[in-house]
Formats: sequence, C-alpha cells, structure tokens
Amino acid sequence: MQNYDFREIEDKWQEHWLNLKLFKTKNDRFHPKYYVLDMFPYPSASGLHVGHIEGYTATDIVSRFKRMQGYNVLHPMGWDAFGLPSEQYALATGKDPKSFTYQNIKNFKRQIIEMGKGVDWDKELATTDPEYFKWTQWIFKRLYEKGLAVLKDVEVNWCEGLGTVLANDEIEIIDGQMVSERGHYPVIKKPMRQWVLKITEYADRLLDDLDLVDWPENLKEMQRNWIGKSSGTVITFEVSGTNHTFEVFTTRPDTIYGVTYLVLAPEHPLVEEIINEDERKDVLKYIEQTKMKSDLDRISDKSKTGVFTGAFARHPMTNQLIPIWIGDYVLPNYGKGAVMAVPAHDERDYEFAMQYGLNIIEVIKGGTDGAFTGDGIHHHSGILDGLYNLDAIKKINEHLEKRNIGYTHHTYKLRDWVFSRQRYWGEPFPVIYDEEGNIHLVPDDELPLELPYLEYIKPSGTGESPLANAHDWLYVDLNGKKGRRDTNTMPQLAGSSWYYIAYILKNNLGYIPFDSNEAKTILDQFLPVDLYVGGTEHAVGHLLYTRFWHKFFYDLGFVSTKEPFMKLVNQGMILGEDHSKMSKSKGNSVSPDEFYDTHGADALRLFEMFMGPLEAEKPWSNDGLDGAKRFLDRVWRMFDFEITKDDVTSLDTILHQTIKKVTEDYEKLAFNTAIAQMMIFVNEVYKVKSIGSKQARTFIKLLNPIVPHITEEINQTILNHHEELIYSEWPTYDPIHLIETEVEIVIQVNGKLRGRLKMLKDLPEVDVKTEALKHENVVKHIEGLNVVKVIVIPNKIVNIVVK
Ligand code: ANZ
Repeated sequence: MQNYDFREIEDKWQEHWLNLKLFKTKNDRFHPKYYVLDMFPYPSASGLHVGHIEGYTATDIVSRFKRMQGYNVLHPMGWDAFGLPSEQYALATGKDPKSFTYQNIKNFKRQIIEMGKGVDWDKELATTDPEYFKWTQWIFKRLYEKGLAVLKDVEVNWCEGLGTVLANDEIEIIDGQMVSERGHYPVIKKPMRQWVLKITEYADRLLDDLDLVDWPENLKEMQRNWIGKSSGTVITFEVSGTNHTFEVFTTRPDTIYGVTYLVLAPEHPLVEEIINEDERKDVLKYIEQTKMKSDLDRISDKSKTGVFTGAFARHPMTNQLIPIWIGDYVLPNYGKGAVMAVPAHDERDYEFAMQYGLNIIEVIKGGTDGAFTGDGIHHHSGILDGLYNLDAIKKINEHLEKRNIGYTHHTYKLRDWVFSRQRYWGEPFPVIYDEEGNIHLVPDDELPLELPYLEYIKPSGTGESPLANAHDWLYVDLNGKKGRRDTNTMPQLAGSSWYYIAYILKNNLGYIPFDSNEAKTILDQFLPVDLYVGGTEHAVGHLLYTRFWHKFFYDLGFVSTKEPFMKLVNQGMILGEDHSKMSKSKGNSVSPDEFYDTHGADALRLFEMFMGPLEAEKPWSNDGLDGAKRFLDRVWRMFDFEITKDDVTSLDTILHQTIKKVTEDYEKLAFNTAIAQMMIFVNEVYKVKSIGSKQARTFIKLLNPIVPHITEEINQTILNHHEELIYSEWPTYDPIHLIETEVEIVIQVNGKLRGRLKMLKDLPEVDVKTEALKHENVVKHIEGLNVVKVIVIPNKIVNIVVK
C-alpha cells in the first residue's frame, strides 16, 4: 500500500463532521456531562500559531476520549473579539474595526476546522456580537444595582499618545519611566472618573475558594499573592501643632518604640495640609516626579527616595516629636497610604534612614548589620520590654485599642477593577447622564446598546473615546431633557468573564435569558467546566475576574457552583526553533497553515502532543514533525500485513498493556507517553507481521483522539466498519492479559553468563533446572566438571556452581 493521501482523507472527514454536526452537544440528561473549554482566542490578523494548536489539540483529545467513554460532551469555540489591536487598526486606517474583526474570525475558524478539532459550532460566539454583548451590558446593570459598579476618581495610567487609559499589563518601564507597550508612548498617573467594579468585596472568598479547585499550585499561589491578604494593626498619629491625625497600617505594631519617622505616600491627601512653607517647593516637585513612576517601580529594590514635609507627629508611646516625610516607596492605595518607619527592623525603612541620616533605634535584640527583621526579645520598648513578638503584638494592640488609637485590620493588595476604557471597540455602557450628571440606565428591553457606525474613527482629542464624535448616538432625549451617553467602553476582559456560561445558554435562537428558569436548569446541567486549558498569561487577570463574576452570579442564584473551572491546566509555551519566544517581529513564528498541505493536520497534532509533557515549554522542530508523519505512514502500512479474523494471541499482552496505559495517560493529559506506548505496540505488530481485525480496531480507537482523520479512514475503508469511531465505545483492558506468560531466564555458570532461555512463567523449579542443564552452551561449560549446586531465582536466574 502507498503512503496515505492525508490531504484527501482530512478534507473528507472534516466535511463529514461539519455536515452531520457530529460534535453537537446532545440534549441528554441520562449520560454524565463533560465540559471541556479552551481559552478562546483573540482573532488577530496573523491567525493561529502552533502554540494555539497545542492546547486546542489537548482539549480535543480529552473531548473525543470522554465522548467515547459515554459522556455527553460540551466542547465549544468562540472569539474574544474586542481588543486593542483592532482599535488601533481602526485608528490607523480610519476603518470600521467590525468587518476587520469578522474577517479575522473567518480565518481563525477555517484554521481550527482544518486542524480537525471536534467543535460544536452551533455554540460559536463572539464577544462583539450585539446579541452577546447585550448580556454583558445586562450583567453590568446587575452589578450596578448591587452597588458593585460605581463611578470613582481613580489614578489611572493615562497615555496621551494613544489617547487612552492603559492597564498595568499594557505598560512597560523604560529608564524608570512608564511607556505604553504598544508604540512606547509616555504614560503618566492621572485621576479620572471611571467605572470601577468592587472585586475587593470578594477578596476573602476568592482566596478561600482556591481550596475547592484542582489548579496548578503555582497558579493558585499567584492568585493568593495578587489578592495579598495581610493582617495587622492601624495606628493613629497626631500631627503636632494641628488638629490633623492620620492612620498607618503595620504588621509589626510591636516595633512601635523603634519608630523614628513617618512616611506618607506622595498622593496622601494630608500632604497639602501639613507641608511647611520652606519645604513646599521641594515637596511639590517630588510629587510631580512620582506621577511618572509605576507602582512596580516604586516598590522595586532601587534606592529609596523622599522629602521632608517640615511637619512632625507625636509618638503615641513616648510623646517625642518625629518627622513626617513623603516617599514614593509608600503606595497610596495600600493599607492607609502611610507607614510608621522602623529602620532598625524593616529593610526599606533602613535604606531610607541611611540615605537621609535619620535616627535608628533597635528595639529587638538581633545584633546584625542592617535591619534585623527576625523575632527576638524586645528592649528599649517601655511596656513591651522582655516580650517576644507575638506576645508584644497582643499587648500593644490591647493598649492602643484601650486608648482608642489603634485597631486590628486586614488589608489586601487586590485593587478594584477599573472598568472603563476610552476606546471605541468595546461594549458601550448602558448609561446616560442628565445635565445634572445623574445616572440613568438604559432599560433592559432596549439592550443591546450597539456601537454607532462611524465613517471615520479618530481620537476625540479630549481624552474621551472616539464615541464622543458620534453626535447622533451620543445625545439622547431623557423625558424631554437632554441626556448624554457614557462614552467609555468596557475592557476586553468584560466579555471573557462569562463566555463559558454563554456557550451553555447559546442555542439556534440566540441566548436563553440568563435570569430564566430554563437557563438555571441548563446551567446546573453543564457547570462547572470540568477541564479548562490555556496559557499562564491569564493567571491573574482573566481567571480572577471570571471567578469574581461567577461568585456574583452565584449570589444572585443564577449558578449553583461556587467556582467556574474545576480543573485547570496550563499548556507550556512552544518556542521557536531557536528556543526563543515566538514572535512575528523575530520571524520565528510558525503557523499551522504551513503544514496542512505538506504533512497534514494529523501529523501536526501528533507531533505537538509528542513534543513533551503538555505543561512543559518546548521548542518547535521541523524534523520532529517529519518524524510524526513517518509514524503515521507506518501505521497506515501496518494494514498491509495480514488482518486475521481471529486475534493474534501473541499481541494480547502488549495490546492490553497499551489500552491500560493510554486510558490512564489520557486521563492525566500525559499524551506524549500515551503515544510512546502506541509506538511500541506498532513495533510489535511489525515483528509478528499480522494482527487480528478486532485487535486492529481496538488500537485504532486508542489512537483516534490524537489523529482522528487517518483512524476514521482506516476504520471505514480498511476495517469496513460503518460506525464512526467518534461514538464507538472506548476499549477496556482485561487484567488477565496483562500478566506476562513467558519469561526470559538467564543461566550462569560460576557467576558467568552462559545462556538465556524463554520459559513459561512460574514453572516448577525441577523443570527449570533440567532445562538449564540441557542448554547447549551451558553443557559446553560444565562438561567433565562436578555440579556442586544449582540455585534458582524464580523467573530470573539459574546459577550453576561447578568444580
Ligand atoms: C512598621 C514595620 C516595622 C513594618 C517592621 C514592617 C516591619 P505587608 O506584609 O506587605 O502587608 N506598609 C504599610 N502600608 C504601606 C504602603 N502603603 N506602602 C508601602 N509600605 C507599606 O506589609 C506591611 C508593612 O508594609 C507594614 O508594616 C508597613 O511597614 C509597610 F519591622 O510597619 B510595617
């Protein structure tokens, strides 16, 4: 037989699957469900690269495997289609980003169909579909009603060059200054009125419920750190000679006697009130400089800077005067935006004190250079003298509470989610302001509020989004008064915060209303997601916001599970052949389109799953892809051997071992080792040069989830089965066959290897001895000598001792 014509075979099966909708999720309550989700892609102009194919193949394998095991599988695909690149395309070309986006989607869909992924395309969605973002807007309204969406003046990263606010991950630091990731325009901090979602109200639940999910430990740890819960004490300080007081947050109230100065964040509202005239100029200059720095830069290890305000505070325990400084290592929105500095026991404070020649008082016996941050006995510490850390904390907290100048407090690093973007290409807010600035919501039955078509999309020039140019859309009648729409749009992460729910609600008619009984029933049927696969880049953003929305839906009674994604797996990045990160600009990016005609989708899938563990980072290799193709040719030619009606019994053991190994490995997403086992099986068939037809079908089923086209073709045209593998039953192994019946026994004469024998397992010792003593080469070595002893180690060794 010739090598297989993959192009023809793959086209044939892809068409068959699409036409018959074989991957459609069934309305089936009798079989358990299994929901396998991919992180849906942003449909960029450049199309998919081989990194996408890796995760999409892994989830496709699990879907097909679970379907054959009898599950009712939901495996959908969609498009995270709002986003900055389309916005920039629109601004650069003046064109409507919509047609551009949908053109890209078409290309992505073609690429996914060509990889042979078994998707229920009736569930396809794009976050940019008005019927989809109708519900995104609807969810926003519910958040607003519950007080979780509020307008607030927030310090935002303002980029004049792009005319928009940027998220922290859209910013880079170059020479200590913030610039936009795209275009490298300068970015500064600036207060702006924004919609903010109060994710911080869910901080404790987001933290605690991480225990409920099967996620990689490092990812959970990243979320814990991002939420950053910290327990400590808030202490009030009085500004000397004024009525002003301010609070600091500290995790070490026990070190209070070591406080030699205080530091306010440059943004602290009290700074204005307390600066001394002599210091005013320096302080204001410093505040200006701070605006150019990112939080990350401020808390980095670089040397600490600050200026003295000229004001002093009273130490609550010693009554001494201590100077008040400002310094950018103190962040405005953490704790209370102010710290009591203990240079003897805090490294940052120590550095700052050394820099500016401030006092250092040791209050814990530690005795090293620099700051001693460990535990020990307190001294120079008034009422705390002689106590250890925890006892000292307890005592000082009680003391401060009694005097009404201290209380225990939890603080979080997690910030509320800034939810407004000054962009055109996003979900418009269903919000209208009247002339007094009061908020009016667009009624539910008028949703979706669609984007106005703009002949030419250009910046508004005022810092508002290009929507401010759409006058017909912008101004509306509010019961006879003039109303103006909110010109902001929602961030890209809005649409992706509920798409796994939207897939379930989507049917041929549109979306089942989120708040209906019908929705509740079907959501209960399919949630939670059983397996979610995607890259690590979403460890905190998407995965945290989605968990927040899910908990909000839970509180409203729309869903019954506390968490959206039960098991999550991060696929490893596929690097370029040069072992560096693939990127368009470096020219080492690899598209699957290069291989559909030269190697075929099956070879591509097989290779990507064979490259190494799914979670590992691994370099692309064209040679490896050739190897995968050769293996498939070998599988194809295996059917040139005689296919017997009866099983070939000598293949039984290896076949059942293979069933066991592949089943267990698919369950663990260990596809590379499953493939290795199937390669061993093929080698065995090549040795005996025949295979039973049932055995062949079993093997083809095992291989099918990885290379679905070639295996369906073999099943149909060579093995003459009419039932597709998709819905055939997954093979089970028979433990009887796992037991090896033959063993190889080594024969030694005086400790030297003299022969090997294949024998039935567990033969009686006498028989083993007799056979060994008859072995041709053994006979040569014992001839004429005295056999003193024969030692048998069952199923392994016969040692003959001669003299
Ligand atoms: C006095 C002290 C003494 C502190 C000592 C530490 C060690 P975590 O654990 O991250 O919550 N801090 C408080 N608010 C701050 C802000 N807005 N910006 C920068 N630093 C701030 O850290 C809590 C500690 O970080 C607090 O405890 C405070 O310094 C500082 F030997 O207070 B500590």
